[in-house]
This record gives sequence, structure tokens and C-alpha cells, in this order.
Amino acid sequence: MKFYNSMGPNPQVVRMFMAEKGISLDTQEVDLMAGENRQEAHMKRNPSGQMPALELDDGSYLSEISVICEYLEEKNPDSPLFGSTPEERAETRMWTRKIDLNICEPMGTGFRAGEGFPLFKDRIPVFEETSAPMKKVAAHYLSWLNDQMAGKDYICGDRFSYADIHLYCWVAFAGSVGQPLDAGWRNIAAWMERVGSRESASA
Ligand SMILES: N[C@@H](CCC(=O)N[C@@H](CS)C(=O)NCC(=O)O)C(=O)O
Repeated sequence: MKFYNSMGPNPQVVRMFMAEKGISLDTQEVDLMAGENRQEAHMKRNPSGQMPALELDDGSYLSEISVICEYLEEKNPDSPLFGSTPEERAETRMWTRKIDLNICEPMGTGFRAGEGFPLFKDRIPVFEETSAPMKKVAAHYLSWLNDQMAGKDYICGDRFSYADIHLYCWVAFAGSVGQPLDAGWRNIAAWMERVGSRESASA
């Protein structure tokens, strides 16, 4: 297997996941700032032109971070981060989907149409006027999640999971590009510290 890595929150999710599970893969860097991920060689790995991608031993490729991580978990079932039972896995997937659709996607759109506009304007359809409303959507659902996190250490209660990794990398990234946490989101702030103190957070 080979991991195609770059800067950005999505590759970081996979790196953090692999660090948690002690997975080490042959890795090739792709220069996202220079647009190498939109050139022919990478488009063959991921027709969406995005990072990261995983090359499998049969020469085929996977993209989409939650899919890559679920595949790596199936291949490396020890220390499960999706869960040990069908119920736990369903709970992890349920929260991951809520987080991805309602928080990470609008955060990403807010960034690409805002601070990231110069980089993305000639790559994908981006509309500057959508930046502020998308950031508001992400903030609305983070505020909602803050309430949901009352009394919980992790997104799935007392079980650290892939859902924590996915959201942590996105919230950390968003904070560095003009989408800071609201001072009132104390449960999210405490959770960020808890997850950020794990060694894997610097992967
Ligand atoms: N839904 C995709 C999102 C991938 C994505 O947006 N990756 C970013 C890096 S964090 C990217 O490739 N940006 C550069 C570009 O789109 O040209 C996933 O789950 O992997």
C-alpha cells in the first residue's frame, strides 16, 4: 500500500488515524499548493483531484478519508477506532456523517470561497458570496454539537473514535484560517484539548 499525502485537514485525518493504530505506510508527498493534485498523474489516483489517496496492493486506488480509514481498520482490526460491535460501528458512522455534512463540509466551503479563494478559483466552482453563510452554518452546528457534548469525553461518549479524529483535524484547521471557536463552546474547547493532547494529533 502507498499513501499519497499533502497539507490540509483531510490528509491529517488519515495520518492521525494511522498514528493511533500504529500503521506506517510508504508515503509520497503531492504538492497541493502547486496544484500537483489536479494534474494527470494524481487524477488517475483520484478522479476528484483531491488529497489524500491510498494505493492498494492490487494497484487500485481509494479516496475519501472515512472510506480510506475504514479500509485500513478492516486490514488492521486491532485497537478499533470505528468500534468493536455493529452497534458501536453504526454509532461512529452516524456521528461522522452528522459532523462531516453539517460542520466540516460548510467549514471547507467557507474556507475555499473565502481565505482560500485565490487558490481555488481556477480549480473548482467557488462563489465568494457563499463564504460567510457557510461559516455561519458550520458555527451553528458546532454550537449544537457543543450542547450534545455535555457530560461526554468523546463524540461517542467515553469511547474515542474515528469521529473525534475527523472533527478534531477540521476544527484545528478552521481555527487557523479564520473560523475560531466561539468562547461559549466550552464542551468543544475541553474536547479539543483532550483530543489535541494525544500524541497522534501531531501526525
Ligand atoms: N471529501 C474528500 C475531501 C478531500 C479534500 O477536499 N482534500 C483537500 C485537502 S484537505 C484538497 O485536495 N484540496 C486541494 C484541491 O481540491 O485542489 C475526502 O474525504 O477525502
